Amino acid sequence: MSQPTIESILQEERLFPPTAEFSAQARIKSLEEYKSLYDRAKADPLKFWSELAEQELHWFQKWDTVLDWSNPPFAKWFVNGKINLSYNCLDRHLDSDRRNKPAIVWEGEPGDSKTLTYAELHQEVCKFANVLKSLGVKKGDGVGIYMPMVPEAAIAMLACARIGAPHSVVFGGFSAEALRDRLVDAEVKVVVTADGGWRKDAIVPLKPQVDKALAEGTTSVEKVVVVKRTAQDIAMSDRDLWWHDLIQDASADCPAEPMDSEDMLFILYTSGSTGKPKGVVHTTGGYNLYAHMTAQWIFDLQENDVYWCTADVGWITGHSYVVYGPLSNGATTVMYEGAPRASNPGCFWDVIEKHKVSIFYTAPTAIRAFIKMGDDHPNSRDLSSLRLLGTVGEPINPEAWMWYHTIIGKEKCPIVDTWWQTETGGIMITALPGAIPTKPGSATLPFPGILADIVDLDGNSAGVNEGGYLAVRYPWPGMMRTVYKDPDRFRKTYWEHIPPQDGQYIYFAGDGARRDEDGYFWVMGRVDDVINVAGHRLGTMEVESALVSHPAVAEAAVVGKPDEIKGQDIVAFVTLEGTYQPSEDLAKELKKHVVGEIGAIARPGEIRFADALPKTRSGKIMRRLLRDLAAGVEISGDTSTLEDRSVLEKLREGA
Ligand code: 6R9
Repeated sequence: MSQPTIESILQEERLFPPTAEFSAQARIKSLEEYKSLYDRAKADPLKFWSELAEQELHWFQKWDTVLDWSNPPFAKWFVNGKINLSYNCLDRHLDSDRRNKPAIVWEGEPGDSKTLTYAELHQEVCKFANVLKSLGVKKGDGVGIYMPMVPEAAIAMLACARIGAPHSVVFGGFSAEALRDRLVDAEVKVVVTADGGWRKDAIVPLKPQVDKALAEGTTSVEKVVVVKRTAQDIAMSDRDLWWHDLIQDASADCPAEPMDSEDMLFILYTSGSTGKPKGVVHTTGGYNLYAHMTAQWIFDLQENDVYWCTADVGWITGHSYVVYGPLSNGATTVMYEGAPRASNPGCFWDVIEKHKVSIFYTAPTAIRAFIKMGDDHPNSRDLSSLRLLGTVGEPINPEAWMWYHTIIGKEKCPIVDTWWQTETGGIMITALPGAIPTKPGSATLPFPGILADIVDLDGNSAGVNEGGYLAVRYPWPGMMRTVYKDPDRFRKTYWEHIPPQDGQYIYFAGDGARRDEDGYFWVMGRVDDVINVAGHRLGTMEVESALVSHPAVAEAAVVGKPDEIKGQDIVAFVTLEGTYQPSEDLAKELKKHVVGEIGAIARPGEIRFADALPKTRSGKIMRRLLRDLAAGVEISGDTSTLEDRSVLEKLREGA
């Protein structure tokens, strides 16, 4: 390879095949079956996707071309097909027993709960779709959704999809300023919000933030619809309308609008380390198929499953795997308003016990938070309904994986570690749980139809265990179509880091990774998280995993700091398990531990103890802020996605 590669140092040899019972009942039952699917898809991707689109989804009108890739990197899938995502999620389930099956099972943080059957959800969605129409929302008009995790969030999304109004969901934890930027960029006509939501035992005000966002300057927003959730006092102006008033007189008759496959379904903003957030655009037909198939095969959805993905609808995971993927498959999807919190350290396990959750999908950050709270909480709940576990969002440290496997999965549930991005629309690299043996910390193999690879910046494939850039060599139906109003940025960010050769475009994901001798992918984190110590390019994730494997360490984040001799030196920010106290001795011991686990090259120059690490609101550690802290420079770049500002202040004081 012509560029320096990323060196991989994590040694993980354990292999966990699915149990025979699991495989026997699974949709995809063996490694052979996966391989034959994969090979079939690779040999003729268009045939593979079009057969599935025909079998699995309802179309008002069939497409005439499966993929138009004549103007790369701008893809069109199922050209001239007519489809409606809300129809596929609702109407088509109403003629069978699914009519009375729970579609959404919702748990509020204070302990209230509610179930909506498919028939009920259909009715609510139709009513709200008519409400939107009555407010002047037409096909193509943008709708902003700024909500807590309540059923109305999903209802609003599905109502938008029903009438062809692209939604732009903004996570309820974002500030007024971040909200305003997104509403303005997406040219939103109506905002759907709530008075507030419950998070960590307190009310998070939402409507007041909308007011703030709309106070300065003009926007395209004409009306704000408000769900009453927390019932605190809020100001209502002429612009503002209560959801419950509007819904009262709304008709429940609202046929789904036949949408073009390539009509915009939603915009979802994602921020990088530089520049303003990118409006990632997804369209209707391809996204529907991709969310549907990945949810079905990866979560092995069966008629009686109770499926729970803990993500907020403000993230792509909430779009594809709380709402659209499971509902398109006619599954029961659990929505939970609460977050892991010290005041209720058993909250997730209570939800699993109460609703007999069989499939559970969460993030490494949540797993690590629960590890810190102790095993007694999960151990004192009945988790026997679980049959499958999943993780997403970050590389999972083998230590956390083993805890998830033993304490939550009782050593019988497969774990699907799912690698993907807002941009990819759905899961790209993952185990299929009945078929692919897992290794702690590896996302394993690509989904059928996904030509994932590890490459250098010339697009050459890396060798076995050689580090490089995670890339995809062929379009897939769920891929983003563009950056909203900025096609150049789309091209530059994702398709030109690796210059196209002979018209071959390669998708650049921005993650570092390697592939082992079994072809398993090991994602090492974002490329800009890479550290270069004395000419060795190290992924932060592996050093962090070594630290987390020490009993004293709860979480670790590792960054590089400029060093005259080595180029960069490793600084590790560490939070400790309950009973441990920071000390010089412990710092020494941890350094020694890393050397023992990985080797002298990875020895941290500095260990900094912290109460908490700075994270995005979706739970990813923001290493670039730590990098500035470690280097002793002013923090630069966008901090709007930071979950808790005080964490940063504390780290600064401690420095
Ligand atoms: C779905 C989601 C995307 C970035 C991605 C990568 C990291 C996600 C991962 C993972 C290792 C996994 N990531 N899943 N890294 N293993 N299983 O998280 O989307 O918010 O857009 O983030 O998250 O770095 O590039 P998004």
